[in-house]
Amino acid sequence: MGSKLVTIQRHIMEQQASHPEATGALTRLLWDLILAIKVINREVRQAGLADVLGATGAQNVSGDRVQKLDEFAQDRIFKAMDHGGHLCCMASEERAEIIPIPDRFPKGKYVLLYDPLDGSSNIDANVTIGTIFSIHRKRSSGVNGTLEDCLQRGRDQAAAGYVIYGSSTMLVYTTGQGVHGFTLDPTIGEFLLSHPDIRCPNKGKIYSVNEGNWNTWDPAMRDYVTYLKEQDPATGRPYTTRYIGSLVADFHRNLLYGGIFLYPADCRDPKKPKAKLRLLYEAAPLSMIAEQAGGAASTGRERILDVAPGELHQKVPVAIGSQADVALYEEFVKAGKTPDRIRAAQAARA
Ligand code: P6P
Repeated sequence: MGSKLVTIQRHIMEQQASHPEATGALTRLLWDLILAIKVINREVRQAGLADVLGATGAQNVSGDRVQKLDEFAQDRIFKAMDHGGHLCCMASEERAEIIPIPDRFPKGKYVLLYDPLDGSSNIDANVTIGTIFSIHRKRSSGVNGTLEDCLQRGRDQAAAGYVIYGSSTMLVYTTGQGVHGFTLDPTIGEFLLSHPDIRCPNKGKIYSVNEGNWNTWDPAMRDYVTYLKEQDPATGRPYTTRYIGSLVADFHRNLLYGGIFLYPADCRDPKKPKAKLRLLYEAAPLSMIAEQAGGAASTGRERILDVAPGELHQKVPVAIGSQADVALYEEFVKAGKTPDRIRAAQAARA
């Protein structure tokens, strides 16, 4: 007989129990979000059949071609979250400005930032995609949320999580008490605890990066990837490369198996490095998950959770996953090349 069935709703309630001061608002907020996720999951699973494929022709604030499922997911989350009375405002990859709570609805003390459907360029090829969310506490005075409430450091998040629409649909979340994964049982429509207390292996054997960007990398990144392809002293074998091109899928694999995912900035103009991944609703929530699971997340020069956001759709370079792998990458960035200690070890082995 398998272990007891724990639904995500029950798990969230149990997490709340360890916070006597909790009012239950965060719990109810997460429950509302889970409902939206179930509806998005149904649509994603039927995408090939429901003629929802293909793009709307519009572009989002980051210039990505907007897919119909993106808009559907955006709409589902907004409509599920706008009236519960737990939020003071929202922000989404799909909207240029912060999203106010309609006047007719009560306001709450939390902020929801989200990427409704990440990896959407993969939708038509039926490749795994995901939803990412970040929850902050309201900081500003007054009832309505402001941009200030959205522009908070990742280390101050109240909760973070993602959904991966893969071979099964999983929801992984943290409220700062570890990382827990739930798999959707479509026969009963419930997310059941399948991965309690996820721990990211301290060191992995997988690196995940788009090597097509080689010519945009700085020397440190090139030296680092070259090093990973050589004999790994710890195992005598080079790293394996895996790249799905869907952030949630690449992150989730490394979280469970160990390894590092990298999306460094385009450094062809060293004075104006250009990052791709968004801080508030991609890098920061995944970084909270990574650290809560014993992993790490860095821009290469600083902890992602310490980055002070300056604008809603700010982008950051990302190196995230196993703690030892991220630390080694930071050593390469700090040295601007292969660190001398590694050069010396390579020379000794030659
Ligand atoms: P590239 C998807 O569009 C996305 O935002 C992330 O999900 C993914 O990690 C990244 O872009 C892939 O970017 O340049 O390798 O196609």
